[in-house]
Amino acid sequence: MASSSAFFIFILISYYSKKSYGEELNNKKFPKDFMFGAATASYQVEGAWNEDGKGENMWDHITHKVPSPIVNNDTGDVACDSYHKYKEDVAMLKEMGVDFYRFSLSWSRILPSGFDNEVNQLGVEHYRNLIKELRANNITPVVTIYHFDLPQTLQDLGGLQNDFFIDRFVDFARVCFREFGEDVKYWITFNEPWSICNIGYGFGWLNATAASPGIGEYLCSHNLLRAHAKAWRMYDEEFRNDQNGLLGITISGNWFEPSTNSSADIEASETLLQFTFGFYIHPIVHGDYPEVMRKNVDHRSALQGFSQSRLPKFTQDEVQLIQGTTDFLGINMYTSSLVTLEESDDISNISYTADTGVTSWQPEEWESSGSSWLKVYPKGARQLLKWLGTNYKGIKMIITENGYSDNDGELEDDKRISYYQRYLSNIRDAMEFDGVDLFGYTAWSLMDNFEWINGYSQKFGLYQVDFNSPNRTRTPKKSAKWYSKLTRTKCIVDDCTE
Ligand code: PNW
Repeated sequence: MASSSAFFIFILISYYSKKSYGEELNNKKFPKDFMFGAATASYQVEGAWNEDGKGENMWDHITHKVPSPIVNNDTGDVACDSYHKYKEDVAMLKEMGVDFYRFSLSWSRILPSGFDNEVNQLGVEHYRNLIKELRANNITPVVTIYHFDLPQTLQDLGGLQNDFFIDRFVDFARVCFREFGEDVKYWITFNEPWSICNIGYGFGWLNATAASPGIGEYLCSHNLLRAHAKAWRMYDEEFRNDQNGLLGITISGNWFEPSTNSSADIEASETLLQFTFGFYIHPIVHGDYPEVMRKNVDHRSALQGFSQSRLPKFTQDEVQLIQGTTDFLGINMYTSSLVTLEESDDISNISYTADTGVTSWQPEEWESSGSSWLKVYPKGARQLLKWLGTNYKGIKMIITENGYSDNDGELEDDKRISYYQRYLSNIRDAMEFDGVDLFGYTAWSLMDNFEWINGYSQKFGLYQVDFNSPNRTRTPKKSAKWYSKLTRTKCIVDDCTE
């Protein structure tokens, strides 16, 4: 009797451990050398916004506006206070057993004027200390050079819409390689070009600049791509021999699922993927924008009476400059949308969305999170990786962000664990069945933090942060304990086969 009920319980546990929300989970271990990490970004966690010589950046500027455009008038003035508590952060990473920590450098902390006329030694020292602490704990630093926090001085000059930005970025990157390159072997030039350019300059709300739909996205991206390429070439010429690091870029977007099996909807999916991911990775691999972007934007620009396409053209020299400038591809992925074709003859609408000729939406019935844009659709992870792997063969890929938000930061965060399990299961499937060459995965985020215009109302952390306490007390959530098991066993269910 006793043994048969024990057997029953065993069956029950193994049944549930292989499923989450009714979805079968992949029970193969991740490869031995597969790296697991956690991520943050400077403005979202550091605080110390005006300490030790740091200059003002655009998020300091936006969050101090009256009235404030940020939920609850929140600011990153203190945030998680990681500038002072970085050793605690590293202890948390160590506790979870991660292989690497992805963080970003605050440009205006290192170059207070935005330009390289003055290097702030205290700022440099802060990152040196963080990197030293990581290495002492055997955690590899993965460093993002630009994660949304442009010095306000540069924003005042037009930010990424002004092509002076290109060489200013290269100057900043050179300082970063020189100061930290001996200890940093994984670099990411830009986090999420699509968000920087589309949300930032197309919609105009992330940066609080004037919106310039149908123009700003393309200007910004054109400059960003040339800045990325120039920084990569500079690293190649000035640092690679001595430092031997890898330099990549992190792109982002939804998986766009055809809403029906019709060839029109399949075309809609392909078009929007090109306009989102191809926009950046196509030039970096092939030297130029995807054909469908060239065709659509040229066509609509001409109909609208522009003598030049709103999508700028690379010169022959620039094609040479850009082609082949990445050592790996970072991918941030959270969610998916359904798509259908909706080409419009209405030429009065000058916008990126009208240029795509595609409409996208997320069905009400998809599982929600604490962020309106983030619906849980695990299958999309596999589809997206497969699409990227097929279109850009031979590029090593790493997931640089994936995660789930809620609004209260609760410690018993079973929904977050389930999200991670189901997404990772699809990621494992993509590696096993679709030949996707993935070498790492990064959870967003190490801890609850300043979620841009949503302030502290949306929480992605594996660790909870008490923003009401001056200590910014950190407490591991259930998901942090789950993640520690994952980093140690490389297995997303209770028990794995090899
Ligand atoms: C990423 N959207 O940004 C960023 O890299 C992180 O800084 C951020 O905290 C994380 O995702 C979670 O939101 C996003 O508009 C920016 O859909 C914009 C969107 C999504 C993610």
